[in-house]
Parts: sequence; structure tokens; C-alpha cells
Amino acid sequence: MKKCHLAVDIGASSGRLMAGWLEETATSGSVMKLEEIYRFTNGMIKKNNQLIWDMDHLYSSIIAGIKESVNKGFKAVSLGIDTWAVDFVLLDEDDNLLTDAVAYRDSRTDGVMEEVFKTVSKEDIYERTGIQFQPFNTLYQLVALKQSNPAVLHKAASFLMIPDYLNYLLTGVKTNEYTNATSTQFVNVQSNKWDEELLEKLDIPTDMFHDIQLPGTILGALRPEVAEEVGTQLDVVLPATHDTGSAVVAVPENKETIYLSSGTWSLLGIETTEPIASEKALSYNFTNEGGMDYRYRFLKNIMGLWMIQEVRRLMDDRYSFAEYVTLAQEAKEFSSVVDVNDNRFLNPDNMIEEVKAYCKETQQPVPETPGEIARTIFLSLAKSYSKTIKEIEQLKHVTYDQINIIGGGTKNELLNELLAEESGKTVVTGPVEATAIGNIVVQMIVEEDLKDLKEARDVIRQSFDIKDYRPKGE
Ligand code: ADP
Ligand code: LRH
Repeated sequence: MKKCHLAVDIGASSGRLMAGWLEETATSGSVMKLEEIYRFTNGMIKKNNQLIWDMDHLYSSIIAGIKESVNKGFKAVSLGIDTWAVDFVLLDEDDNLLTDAVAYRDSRTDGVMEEVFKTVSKEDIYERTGIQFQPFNTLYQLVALKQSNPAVLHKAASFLMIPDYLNYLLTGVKTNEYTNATSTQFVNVQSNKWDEELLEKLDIPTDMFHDIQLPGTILGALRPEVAEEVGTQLDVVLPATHDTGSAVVAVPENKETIYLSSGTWSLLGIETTEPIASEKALSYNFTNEGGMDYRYRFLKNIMGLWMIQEVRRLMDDRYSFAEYVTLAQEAKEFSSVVDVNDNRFLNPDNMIEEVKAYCKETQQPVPETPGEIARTIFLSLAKSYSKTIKEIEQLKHVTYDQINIIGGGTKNELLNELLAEESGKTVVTGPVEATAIGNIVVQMIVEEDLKDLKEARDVIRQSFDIKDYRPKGE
């Protein structure tokens, strides 16, 4: 049986279980090996007129994935779960579910953020939390729930975010992990604890929150029934349970660099040891999400490849993502641009029509073919990335020469090239599976197979395919 660590990495569009382990080589020391064990789909479903995540499907996929690791001859010593941020469930005092896992794109938060500002100012919230204002942050989801169903909030004995809930199902231990907790917009950026004062101002009960635990904590073994079902026992460990937190752990650089975690969302920023919650950072709407070793992810959420995912879905998956890239390359004369961060693209009825309408309203040529639509999206994303980089450079008074892209989006060569062109900087891509890798290296640090984050990043750089794109003329 081959010893490994398992990463359960679930994004908004798909989930996977990856096995990772270290191997000694004669020439370059330790290298990390990664094998995909199991892949499954994820997406929002409609229930009672709300968009929710199918938690039964996610849990049963994790169980199937662990079983598959055993079938493939692996002995997993530990497992860590990361997922997208902000969403949660509530449990009653007997640990029964009180709510569905409502998805952040559901319309229940429409207008709620603006209403909250009447009670607590934007400046106050930002000073306390350092978190970017997005209509779907957990803070506004809880206020929306309070408005629609106050009784449920008062009955709640446990607030668990998505990975916390999956960890609870596996181990029976209820906790809130730090990196994901910060995405709620009610963890205090100075104390790194729940900001109970902020919650009380909004009349949200505070006794359902658990103590916040850091990445690197061993949560416990699988419940005996679960261990029996999957045919193995292992430790469940907390990685950075926020997927973006895990992805940034795996940026293969020990120098300060701009990173872009590219998947359903595009998360573009830098890693800092101190939060930057200045007035200027607020005006640009940057976030300071908590990371491994209390490093902060100073970044901006950019609408991301969700836009092309929606186009693909609306066209009944007629073209693959790779084909959209080719079609967009062929439409090279087309140069209309949309503001990807406009909330109209968060969950429109029809993404294709929304992109067209934006171009029409702004008197630009309207994209008609799939290639023109894809090009409009990719070019608009690249321009938005480039603008965000300029904002960071202005805020930090530093010029960066390189951008590291990680995640599934690195497979989009056109987007990599457009970013190199737009920014005039070298674009370095990889690893594709950064999130799972970041999840696994935290487990390796817990096991003392790796010393620290610095060593982990050195090993990652040596182990995976990393590619450079230079701006034309270099
Ligand atoms: P998530 O945030 O859901 O975990 P991933 O990191 O898996 O997302 O990235 C998924 C995205 O990667 C897709 O939306 C797609 O745009 C892009 N992608 C995946 N495979 C390819 C490919 N072969 N060519 C171009 N783009 C790709
Ligand atoms: C990316 C991500 C991002 C969050 C969003 C909800 O998967 O976790 O960091 O803002 O999903």
C-alpha cells in the first residue's frame, strides 16, 4: 500500500480527490507526486425556489473517493477538505440540519448589503474585518435569513461553513476553520476572532459560532461507522479550508509576487504579513482574507471563468473549454469589452444575452458568434486583471514584473497571452491543481514531512509543470 495524503478539493464547478506523496530523487531532493483518484461534478440546484448545493451528493462523492483510494492501493494517513467560501448550514441542538446549504448566487441577498449599511457603516465593517464588499458575503446571507426566517436563527446551535459541515459528517467534530471563517466578513482582522460586536449590532445571535481553529489542526479520526464504510481509518486535518487559501499556499514562489487563482472566480492579489485596510484599499474594494501562518491574501475577486462556464452551459456543452479558446483565437479582430465586475454578470438569466446587451448599451460591436462571445469574455477578464494589478502597484508603491497563475484557468493559453500583453509582465503558469497541492502540503507540514511553507513552495516549484509567457517583443 502506498502512503499518501488525500485532498478533497471542491470548487463551484467540480470536485476531486487527489492523492499526494513525496519521493526522494537522486538529483533534486524531494519531489511531490500527485494522482487524481476521483472526480465529480458540482453545481447549484433549485429547491423550494432557492439555489442550493447538493450536500448529499458532495458527501457521497467524498465517501466514494476515499473508497477508490483504497481500491487503487493507497493508504491515506490523512485527509483535508477545502471548498469555495462564504456558504454555510445551521444545525439545531441535536445536530439536525436547520437549513439547506443555500448557494451564494441565490437572490436572497439582493439589496441586503445596502440595507446593512444603514445600521453599520461600510467604513466600520471594513475597519473591523478588512474584507471586500460582495453582496453574497455570509454576513449579508445571515441578515437575509434573519429577515425571512428569524426563528431558525434563534434555534441554531451550530454555524458550520461547507467544509466544516463535511468535516463534521466525517468525524463528528464541530469547528470553524480560520481561513474560511474570514470570508464571512465578521472575523475581526486585528484579533482574528469572531467580531461579536458587529454581529450584535445586526442582531445576529453569537452562540452558534465555534472557536476558530487554524489550518494545520488535526481534527480527529473518521467516525467508526465511516471508517468501516470506506474500509480504512485516517486523520482528518484542517488545511486552509477556503479553496483560495489552499491555492495560494501552492504559489510556487518564495519571493513577493502577484498571483491569480483562476477558476470559477479569478482571485488576483498578493500575500502580505499585515492586512491593508486603508481608505484607498476600501475604495478599490480589496479584501484581506486570512491565510496560512496568519499571512493575508490581499486580493480582489474578479468575476472569472464562471462567465464562460455559463456560455458553455447555455449552448448545451456543444463546445469544450479548449474549443472556446480556439474559437476566441480565431475571432482575433473582435475587441469589445465588458466590465466583468458589474454585478449584472453574477447570476444573469442568460449570460450570452447579458454580454450582448452590455456591448449594445456601450455602443460597441455586439458579439454574435461563440468565438466573438468567448473573446469578449477573455479580453475583458485580461483587462480587468491588468487594471487590478495597477491598483495593487499604486497601493503598495511597488512595481511587479511577474504574475503567477494557478488553477484550471491556466489551461486557457489565450487568456495567459492576453494577460502578458495587457500587463506587459511575464506570466508564469502552474500548477494547475494548486488548490489540492496547497491542501496536501499543509497535511505534510503537520506530519513533519515538510518543515514549513517555504520548503513546501520550493518542493512544489521543482515538482510540477511551470510555464512562462512573455509579452510580445521580449
Ligand atoms: P473551480 O474554481 O470550480 O475549482 P477550476 O480551477 O477547476 O475551477 O477551473 C475550471 C475552469 O478552468 C473552467 O471554467 C475553464 O474555464 C478552465 N479550463 C479547464 N480546462 C480547460 C481547457 N482544457 N482549456 C481551457 N480552459 C480550461
Ligand atoms: C473561489 C471562492 C472565492 C470566493 C468565492 C465564493 O472558489 O472560494 O475565493 O470569494 O469562491
